[in-house]
Amino acid sequence: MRLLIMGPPGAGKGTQAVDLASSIGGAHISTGDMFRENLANNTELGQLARSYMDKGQYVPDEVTNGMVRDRLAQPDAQAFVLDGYPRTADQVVELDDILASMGTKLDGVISLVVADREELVQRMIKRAETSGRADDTEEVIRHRQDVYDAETAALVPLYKEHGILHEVDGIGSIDEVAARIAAVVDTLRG
Ligand code: B4P
Repeated sequence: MRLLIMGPPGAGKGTQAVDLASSIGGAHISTGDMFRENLANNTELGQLARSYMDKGQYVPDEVTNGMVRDRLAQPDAQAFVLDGYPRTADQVVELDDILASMGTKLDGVISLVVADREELVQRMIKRAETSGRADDTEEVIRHRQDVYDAETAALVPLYKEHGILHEVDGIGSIDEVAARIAAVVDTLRG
């Protein structure tokens, strides 16, 4: 199974994607995690990504697209949950192209819906207490919400047009949200 998990920062993408990937026996591919790993290893890619991430901006498409293309070519990516990608219109086109070149397509897109921006901001402020992430300051968190609204929110309905969008209420405990996602995955399994 090949799935996307989408939603605004703080909706619970990364939180839910880990268990979702193991439930489908696929790879958890998080572009945010990949950038942070490169940062930790002080790679050229990590240095470049840091200058954008620290300000809450998106890393340029050509960098992100190349990284995802390479990752999806790995043998363990036959089944996957993509978390945090695509985030721009260009990334949507690129992902379609990557999957077409592999002779495959997405089975489903899970959109975590949390309409209350303050709920999202408060979740991330709470995470900031322990995350050590430079982009988890209140100012950057609020900017990331603006960037999501401007660049990513409008992409979600595109998947509705393809009939593969599944909206999941992201309000409630982590376990409650996980149970709703599991119910969607059951319907996809048929
Ligand atoms: P990400 O790492 O993807 O950051 P995120 O949006 O904060 O999502 P994350 O998965 O970490 O958080 P979650 O909602 O699960 O990206 C970071 C940066 O990398 C971006 O700003 C950008 O610069 C760059 N980047 C990444 N992908 C890119 C791309 N495709 N193109 C360009 N740039 C890209 O969790 C947040 C918090 O909420 C956690 O503390 C969690 O415990 C809590 N939480 C989750 N579910 C909850 C619930 N139900 N109730 C209460 N709290 C909950």
